[in-house]
Amino acid sequence: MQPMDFIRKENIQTLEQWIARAASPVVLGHTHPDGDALGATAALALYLRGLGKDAAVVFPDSPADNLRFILPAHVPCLFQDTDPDAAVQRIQQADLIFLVDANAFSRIEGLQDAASASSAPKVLMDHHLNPDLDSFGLAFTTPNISSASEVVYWILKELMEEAPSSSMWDSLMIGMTTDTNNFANSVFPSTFRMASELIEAGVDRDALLQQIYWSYRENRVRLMGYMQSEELHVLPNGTAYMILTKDIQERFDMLDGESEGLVNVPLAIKKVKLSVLLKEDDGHFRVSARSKKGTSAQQLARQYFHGGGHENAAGGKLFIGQDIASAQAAPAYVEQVLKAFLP
Ligand SMILES: [Mn+2]
Repeated sequence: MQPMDFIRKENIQTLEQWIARAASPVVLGHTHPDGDALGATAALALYLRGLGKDAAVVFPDSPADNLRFILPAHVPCLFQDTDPDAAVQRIQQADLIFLVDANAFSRIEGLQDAASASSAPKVLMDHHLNPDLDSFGLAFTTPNISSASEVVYWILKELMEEAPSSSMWDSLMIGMTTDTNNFANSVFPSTFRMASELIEAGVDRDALLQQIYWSYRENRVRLMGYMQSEELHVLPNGTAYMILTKDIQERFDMLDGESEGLVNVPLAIKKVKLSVLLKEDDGHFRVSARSKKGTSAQQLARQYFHGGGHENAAGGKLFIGQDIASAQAAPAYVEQVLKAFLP
């Protein structure tokens, strides 16, 4: 099979040379790492370690507890929130830098300066719009693909002669599955090809689904129910929003990651074209937006929430004391924004 369009042969050759020369590459992923960021970075690090490289994964912050299983125990992983000096030093020591599942170093926030300042060759592997190509010597990126995990999969297929270890394939299957919301969005013909090949290679998809979707605590299911019955606001213009305040998070003893997927739920309503979830954090709300085809969640995130992302799945922030006077002002602000966005 021909390599995918965004994988140029000469770029693969350059990548091979850079990898051959590197001794301690580092793979960077974005803040609040999701399944795709974790799966894609883990697989790439596993590949590099398989070549005998001292590869490590570095993130600005730790993953949610329910996603930690995606990072294999034998891959060194550093998180700036728990180990700031070591995380920065590891980047400074790197002789090859990968950024995966993010379109710019700004997405790694506190690690941005260390990565940008490094003279090591830099490689981007991503699927977001508007990649910051100037910051990378090599870029493998296209928005016409399911996930960064799929990007990494097709690149690894070019790089490898032998079938790789199954934990690498597991990581990529998890990343692709979570980023497509289990084949509900951003699915391309190549995505099904990847899935077929991985299942043929022995990936146990049922076992992975069990770990991803059927391993939550009871609290999480009750929280989802409460939010849908008590906190869901559907506006006449076909938009919906929910605000997950600190008070609610405490009441359900919510852990990081347990509101994953909640923002998608209102899209089940026929007339809802755009769904927004605000989750209160220190000094700001984390904003997630999801839309149906024809409505741009990305535009909403960019225009009103200092963010961006994909056309139908985007995110941003709403700063308390800056965008709004107090946390209590959030509902009125969101309603006003949603009415202005879809008059
Ligand atoms: Mn992704």
